[in-house]
Amino acid sequence: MNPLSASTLALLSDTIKRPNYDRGDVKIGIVHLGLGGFHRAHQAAYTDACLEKGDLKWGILGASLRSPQTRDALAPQDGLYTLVARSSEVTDYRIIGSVIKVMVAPENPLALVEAMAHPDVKIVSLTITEKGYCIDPSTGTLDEAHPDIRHDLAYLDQPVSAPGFIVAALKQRRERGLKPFTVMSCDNLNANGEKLRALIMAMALKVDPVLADFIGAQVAFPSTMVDRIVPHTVDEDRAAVSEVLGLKDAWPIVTEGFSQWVIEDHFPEGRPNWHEVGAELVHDVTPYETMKLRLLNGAHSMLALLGGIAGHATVADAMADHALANFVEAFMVEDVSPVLSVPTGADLPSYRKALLQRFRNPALKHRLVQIASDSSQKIPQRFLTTARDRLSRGLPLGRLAFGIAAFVHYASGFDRQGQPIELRDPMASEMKERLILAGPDAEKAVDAILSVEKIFGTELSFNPHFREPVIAAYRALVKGNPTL
Ligand code: CS2
Repeated sequence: MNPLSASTLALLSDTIKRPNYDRGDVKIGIVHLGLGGFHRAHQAAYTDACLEKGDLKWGILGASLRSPQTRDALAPQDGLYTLVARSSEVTDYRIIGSVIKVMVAPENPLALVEAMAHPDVKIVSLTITEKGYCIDPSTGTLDEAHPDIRHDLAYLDQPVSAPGFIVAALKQRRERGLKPFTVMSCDNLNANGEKLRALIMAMALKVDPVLADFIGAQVAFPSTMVDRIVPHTVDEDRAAVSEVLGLKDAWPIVTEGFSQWVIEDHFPEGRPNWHEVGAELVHDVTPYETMKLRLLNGAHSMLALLGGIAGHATVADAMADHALANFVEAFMVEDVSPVLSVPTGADLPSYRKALLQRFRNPALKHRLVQIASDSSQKIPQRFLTTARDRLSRGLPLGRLAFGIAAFVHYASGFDRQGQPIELRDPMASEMKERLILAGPDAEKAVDAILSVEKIFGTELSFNPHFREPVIAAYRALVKGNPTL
């Protein structure tokens, strides 16, 4: 089978959408850090639609910060890939053309810094997942002890971290008298723009106070809320998509029909007309972000942790477990919603209903391990924000106690039947060791995890209204409480 590439596009059947613009004329206006499935299903698709409308200033250079896999798949395809949107009724195939160039940062860090310093580049965007920010999750500030940050402060001309690349490239631009680029985080963090600004400023201050002044005065860090469910691609997807195309696509992306992007409209150097292709440009993203993180991502983590230790494999499997599905629905209605400020005009019951429907989408195989991975980085903004709001209003912890207890259980690496479960988390070994030291006692096990300050901060583990319900929930989970 021929591979998908610019020269084989013409072989596709007419039913498959493909770029109608001349990719050879597209300039690179965006450098994107973290070229994973999410970016390719989301921002790259919106930007492709803008290129389709004729504004060719906004091609994307996508950089992987770690592994060469994406480049190895996409470079022979000229950056082209298939985006498959699947709902229970329809499957839509579209070839995305906005990724013009692909790089692997560790192979030549300087080349990426240079690319970011190019005068045509107006935006640097990021989907590097929570851990890529090198934040101390409990304080939301730069983790200066992080090995990548220490490395980058010592060798800024050869950065390894995303903040390091941004600081290095902004330094180049300032020294060359160029305008800076706008920095746009597209990760699931509260106030992602403001957080990233604080990290970059903290790092820049250590490099050169004049650079920090330049960044403080001239660089915009708009916040965004991004939403689309994107399961990791598996070989079955590759085979099915290649079959439909009649061409081999080494890395298609399979996603849902739904997509939402809310962006704070602050781009002094310009931006694609994303508002013409479905994105919402607003003054303040906060209420959208909070609603999405606490309801969608909160429910996702609840399903992944409780469903994972119950032995379920996918989100749809977990939703087919009635007790668990009811529990998650009640969590959204009774525990999260009462302490949530929502965007003006938002219809919370419909939003929740749509989420449950999206979770049930039978056409997606969204594995729970994908969502449970890096839970230590996700819990603070998905569970603990709601927990703190509830406790400060004198409300009980409610079902969050089970989510946190399930996190403690999951960190042991075993499910409720004693079967091993895959634990992918930067804090996995620290958490496992703590649990081994704690032994079988429920109270000690819970304390061993709640005392991890990088996740829980300092105050929650001492608060009896937090700690005691988590211990009770943990005991119930260990005993195999069937009511859940
Ligand atoms: C998920 C998210 O993997 C996870 O942690 O909760 O990736 C989720 O699918 C997206 O945020 C949906 O927009």
